[in-house]
Amino acid sequence: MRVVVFPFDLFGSAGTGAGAKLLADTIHEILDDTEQESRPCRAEVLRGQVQLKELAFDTPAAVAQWRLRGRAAARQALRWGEFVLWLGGNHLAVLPLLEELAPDTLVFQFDAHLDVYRFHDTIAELSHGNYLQHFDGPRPRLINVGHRDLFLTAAEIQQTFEAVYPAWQVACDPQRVAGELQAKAHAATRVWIDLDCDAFDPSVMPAVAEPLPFGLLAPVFLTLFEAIWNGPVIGLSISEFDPGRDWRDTSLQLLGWLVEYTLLKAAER
Ligand SMILES: [Mn+2]
Repeated sequence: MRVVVFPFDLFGSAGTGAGAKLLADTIHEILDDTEQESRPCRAEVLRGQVQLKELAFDTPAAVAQWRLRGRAAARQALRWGEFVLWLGGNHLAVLPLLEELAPDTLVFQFDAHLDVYRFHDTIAELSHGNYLQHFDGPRPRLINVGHRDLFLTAAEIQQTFEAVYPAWQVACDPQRVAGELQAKAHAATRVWIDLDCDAFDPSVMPAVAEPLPFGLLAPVFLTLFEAIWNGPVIGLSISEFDPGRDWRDTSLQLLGWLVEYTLLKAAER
């Protein structure tokens, strides 16, 4: 498995780079603990199987090349055909990875927002709120899960998203949504899961810059995640985790568990 740590957090949600690094620390801890464990344990499947690549943005040159470096790192990670975990800073940090996915990849994007905003005061340049309109080349197929957007029109949404499952639909009938996601994932050539942490409800994920109420609770997220996992999932990206806003490590614990759970599931396939 390939883990890429890409703590880029410019143009929105400054502080999320620290979140990517903290999740990388969590993975190091999981691997170190496994290494030291002398009794049989489930995590043995991870031994020698996880390669971490950690990028830094601590020089002007590294920042200036962020998108090229991201694409190169994504290309490198994807070429082995192994499961890829991409730990991004803000959601924009996932763009180079999405650009490297084959256009027939179906991306299930868990996000409170539909990142195609063009408000009267939104800058036209690339930002973490509009980057889905800034793909360099063809875009993979996109399905949003869990948004709470109250601004965009259906016509605008359809220009970017093949389907959307807003939080109110999930709340009314999670089993129906899970069934549809499973069918779509199953029919896809390959599947990517993209988690913007603000898809979760702020009560279980306080560590985000733009919390929106009525988000996904952890058990419902797991229901939908499991449904999608029935498809050919090639990777998971996580972004927008800002540990400076966390409360008693609530968000860190949730994400740490999810990361370990995902790595184990991927290793056991
Ligand atoms: Mn978001």
